Amino acid sequence: MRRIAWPALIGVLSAAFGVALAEVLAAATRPQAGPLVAVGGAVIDAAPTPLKEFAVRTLGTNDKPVLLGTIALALILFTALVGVLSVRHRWIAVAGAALFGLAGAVAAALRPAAIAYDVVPSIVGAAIAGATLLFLLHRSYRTDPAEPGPAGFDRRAFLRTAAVIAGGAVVAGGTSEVVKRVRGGAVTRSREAIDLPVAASPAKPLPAGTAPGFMTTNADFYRVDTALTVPSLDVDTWRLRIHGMVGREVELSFDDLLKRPLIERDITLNCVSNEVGGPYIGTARWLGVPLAPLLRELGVKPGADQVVARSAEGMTIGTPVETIFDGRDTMLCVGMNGEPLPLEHGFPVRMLTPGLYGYAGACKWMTEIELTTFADFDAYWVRRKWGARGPVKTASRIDKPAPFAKLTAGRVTVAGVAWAQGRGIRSVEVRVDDRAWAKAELLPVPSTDTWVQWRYDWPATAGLHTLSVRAIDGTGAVQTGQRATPFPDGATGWHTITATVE
Ligand SMILES: Nc1nc2c(c(=O)[nH]1)N[C@H]1C(S)=C(S)[C@@H](COP(=O)(O)O)O[C@H]1N2
Ligand SMILES: [Mo]
Repeated sequence: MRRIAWPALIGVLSAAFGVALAEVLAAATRPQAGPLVAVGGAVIDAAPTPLKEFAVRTLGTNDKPVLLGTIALALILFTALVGVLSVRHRWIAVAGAALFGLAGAVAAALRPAAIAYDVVPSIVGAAIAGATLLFLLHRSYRTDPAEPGPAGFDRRAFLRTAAVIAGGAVVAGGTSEVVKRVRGGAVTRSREAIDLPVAASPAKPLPAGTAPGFMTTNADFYRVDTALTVPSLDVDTWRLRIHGMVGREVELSFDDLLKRPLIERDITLNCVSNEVGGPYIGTARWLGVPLAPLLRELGVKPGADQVVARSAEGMTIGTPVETIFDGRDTMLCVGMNGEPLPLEHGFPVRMLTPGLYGYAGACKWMTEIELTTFADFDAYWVRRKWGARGPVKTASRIDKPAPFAKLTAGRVTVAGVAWAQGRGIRSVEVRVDDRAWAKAELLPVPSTDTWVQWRYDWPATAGLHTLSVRAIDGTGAVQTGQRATPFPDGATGWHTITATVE
């Protein structure tokens, strides 16, 4: 056991030291070049669609810590093995470190927004890990030149050197965290210093009679993205480049955007990955620059049917050009619920296209808009076989009572939301067991771009009951009861819960 445990520890310790130093270097220069997030990002991008769907469904926002934990575990196993094998064959230490550095460097170099420098932290870290491993082995094993293989493990020598290296790894890891915090803090402060202008076209006050929960607070707003660390962009150097099939290309600063007339709208945003009855939906008051007048000024060349938004960390989201010019409030958002965009929701600027799922119209941390065609370019999710256009499907959800609730007989208020952004909701119906569909009461809404709150008074009788909900959209189309998975273009089916009445 000791013949394995000590060298395994030597392997892991050397790697931890190398990775920690690579992370410090990255944190101080290009945080996205850190080997852990680079490898994590590469794994996310390479993961097959069903696995991604499974992760979002079962882990929600915990998918990222779970992924990083899994990568850490794989690293520990690999480096422990390298440590054990290197006792007899020192070339394995060198090869192991090289492989280790190569994995980080390749992952970093293949990130969509990579620059050549991004391989450096991984290579430096691997070189340090390899050298540390050789040094620790040299210190810990007295090799008798007459005999091949290890001749005695010197525990005291090992412990003395290992303590120093472990200390170094902890200090380096801590330093990289501090550097990240300081950098993030600067961005947070610059965000807090932003004084958003008043909209030229403000949102109307919410109509009287909406129930609590109509608006989603920024803290409660769902978050779905592929970013392992929240991009923190410096608003002073941020630029939006608009190019491709336009009459005139431009580069706009954040101030350029704020100088334009802004609109403010209440809009519901939801994720295509949301299951029937799922939580990935929210409504906020968004402030932004309407995209149609801006693109009209630049001129859109005939034939361009896709707007591709690119983000700082390399996401691409393709939106049909027609959804910018058909009268809806497609915008470049700078504000959310009266504040500058939160970092997690795309600071400083994100797109929002009412009526499209987020993956098709709501690029966060955006830095680029390219006018192109669907024939010429497949955006990130389209390459992964999701629908290219992403219109929101009519859907509804029961929020109260909770599934499997225990209720007392009498009048029970059943309540929830329904949505069909752009088309609006004409009516919502509730079905108890196998009785006829009954009309729910609809609460007022500011526009067809938000969800609608509904309520139904249910005279509940003792027994086990099944409640279902369905919506009829503004065109009169009834929400389908046909079950479909979120992949490839949004879930369908009626949300159904059961409740016990006593
Ligand atoms: N840069 C970037 N933008 C993105 C994504 C992403 O992964 N990266 N995910 C999209 C998806 S799938 C959705 S549903 C919305 C979610 O926006 P939110 O996190 O602000 O709720 O952002 C969209 N914009
Ligand atoms: Mo999404």
